[in-house]
Amino acid sequence: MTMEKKLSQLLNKPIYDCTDLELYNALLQIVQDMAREKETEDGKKKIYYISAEFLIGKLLSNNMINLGIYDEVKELLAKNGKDLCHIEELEQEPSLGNGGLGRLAACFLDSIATLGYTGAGIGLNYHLGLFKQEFDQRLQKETKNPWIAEKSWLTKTDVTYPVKFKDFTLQARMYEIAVTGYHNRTNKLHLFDVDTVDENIVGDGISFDKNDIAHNLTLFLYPDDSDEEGRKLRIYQQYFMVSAAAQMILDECIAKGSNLYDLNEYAVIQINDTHPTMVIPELIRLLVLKGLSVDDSIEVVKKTCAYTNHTILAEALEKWPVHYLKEVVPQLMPIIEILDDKVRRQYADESVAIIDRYDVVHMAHIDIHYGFSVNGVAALHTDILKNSELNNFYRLYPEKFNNKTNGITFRRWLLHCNPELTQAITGWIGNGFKKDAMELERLMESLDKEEVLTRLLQIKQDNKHAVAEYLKETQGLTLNENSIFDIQVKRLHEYKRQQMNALYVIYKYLEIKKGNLPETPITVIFGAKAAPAYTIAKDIIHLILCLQEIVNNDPEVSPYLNVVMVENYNVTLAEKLIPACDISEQISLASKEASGTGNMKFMLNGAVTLGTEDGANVEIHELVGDDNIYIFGASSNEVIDHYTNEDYIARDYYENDPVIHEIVDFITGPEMLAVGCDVNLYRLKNELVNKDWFMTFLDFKDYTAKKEQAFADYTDRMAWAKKMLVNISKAGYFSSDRTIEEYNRVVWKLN
Ligand code: 26Q
Repeated sequence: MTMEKKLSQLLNKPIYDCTDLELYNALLQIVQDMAREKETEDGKKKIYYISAEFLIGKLLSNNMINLGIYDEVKELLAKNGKDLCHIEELEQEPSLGNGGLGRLAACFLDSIATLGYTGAGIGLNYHLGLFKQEFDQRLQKETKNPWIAEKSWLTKTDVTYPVKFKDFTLQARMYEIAVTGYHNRTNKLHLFDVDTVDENIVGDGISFDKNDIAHNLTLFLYPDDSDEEGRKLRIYQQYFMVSAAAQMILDECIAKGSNLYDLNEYAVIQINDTHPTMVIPELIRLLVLKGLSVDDSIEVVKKTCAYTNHTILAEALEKWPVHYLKEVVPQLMPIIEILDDKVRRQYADESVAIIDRYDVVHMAHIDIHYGFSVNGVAALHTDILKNSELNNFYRLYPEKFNNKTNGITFRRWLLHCNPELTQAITGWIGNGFKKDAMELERLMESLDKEEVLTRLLQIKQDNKHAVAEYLKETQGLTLNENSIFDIQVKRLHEYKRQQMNALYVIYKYLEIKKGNLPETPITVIFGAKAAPAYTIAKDIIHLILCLQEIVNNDPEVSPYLNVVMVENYNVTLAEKLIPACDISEQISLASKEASGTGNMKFMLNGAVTLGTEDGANVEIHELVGDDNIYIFGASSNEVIDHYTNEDYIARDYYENDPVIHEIVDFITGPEMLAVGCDVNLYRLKNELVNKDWFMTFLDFKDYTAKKEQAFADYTDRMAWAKKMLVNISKAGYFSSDRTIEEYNRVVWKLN
């Protein structure tokens, strides 16, 4: 049946007579049916990707692209006076992740299905997701983010598993979302939930009774850096997720013929950071209940579980006090004690113990001792894990350590978000890059073709226009389409150094005031959520919002410089901003950003990176060469030395560098105090001058110099277009298809 027939049959009227909502609901159903037809029998061995977060983004267009019906549907709708973009607007974005780690999980699911592997994601169905960000008086306010509509991609199943906590048992009900592969099979994302969860217990903003577990368990996703109060709830969530996962995995393997001693021939479990670590003791517990000895159970689990580390920030490594675990899941503690005891018998080194002398359980240590693989997410990150952060473990198990440089799915981050560029590339090198991203290298042959370069510039201009329109309509923001779009979008964290970018804005503002005008106008665009309990991060947002007010309303400055902070940055906004970007800000303090994946998305869409030698920037730099990236700042070794020697003194920079002094004083100067809150601004200035743990001033001068260089280079449009083209050509390496193939070859070994 043709798509036209399918749609009008379902809707019982001609397409041109339908509302956008009717069309959305009909397409949802058609796509879901088509996806279901591509579900296939599981192969013997299956990859279970367990993650507390899956930041999947809207699914309608993505699924239509993967199923090969996108163009047909778009044209059909257009023919009937309907715009697919408007229909897409009706879809709520599932808010099931914080940032990089959750988005990575979503890209991986896409690639696993696209490569035809037997695999599934397992996570939680947070009803209100991560909080929604609103700006009120130039401060971040958090509100709930209900995303589950009456008709959605989520399907309820009849499958439930009991999950026992200390004083009560909850039923974990399985929901499913289809994961379509690009011209390939459909896999599943399993999200567990409790039937008793009650959205009505949420009061003002995002407040609710933290003790009412049966009603709150899957209400919210906790922000990274959560306050103490939220922590115990996270243990409930984590155990709920992994206990249901473990039961489901064992059921599936037994059904396929496993005798459980050979579990690793049927299942491989990838543990996405330490959030799902309790799956290890839980599996051991369940295997023992099924009659295996403790030692056999441990050996089986060891061959089945693999761990990915996403951070070296000490405060982000999960450690749970024994008394917490005893309160929530007492049945796991005897197992964790056995695991600790075995480690202590084997290794005298206290630093590799699972339960430390303060009775705190180190979750990552469980993964490393009782998994068969430990991987970092970029070459530099894995080196740092091996040589410093996890060196004590690396010396025990060198064979377990491996690198898997992150990747992104090109279906969403090129085909879907930048159709005009996709079409142009197809015209230049054919369709092959859609399946084999390395074919993008063939664009290098076009470096001297004027028509290619001009077209690239035109596409960028069109994308700027599109996002400007969108932001005008949805957020009331005005963007200068003829300016350089300099974009930093990512979670707000001091190590990512949005504050350094904000200091540059002050620098530039003062320069313009002094009459030093930039050749091309500049728009500095930010998008970032701060964890609700992260005070300084919220102060940085306040700083940026105040700067937006001052800069954009100053008639002397605003023709040359604008500041824009978008509200509630999410996947949907990323898809609009990234294709419009000229300069991609990747300015974390070297050694701190494990990988970054935004950096890859920007590069793929023809932005040039301004960045430190951190995370995957290092690999981007190697690929594009010195001329096609702006690298600045201290190296990771220098930074690590500063920490070791404790010799970075922020105040020395403030006192000895007059430029830094003037800029930092501006934070609490009269212009700022006229629009901002003095408590926040003084606190932030004080933090910068007296602490600055992430060494903003160390790199500031070099940052400013390189940024000025990039702005100057931008004026030579043809030379700039070449840089854009080199970045696009070399982005193939960062396809998550490559990453997943590496996981499979080295870690999962699916048959
Ligand atoms: C932990 C304890 C309590 C509450 C929350 C958390 C928590 C939640 C989320 C800790 C960390 C996260 C998320 C981390 C994350 O997104 N890391 C990023 O992972 C990306 C994918 O590998 C990398 O590219 C980024 O460099 C890394 O920062």
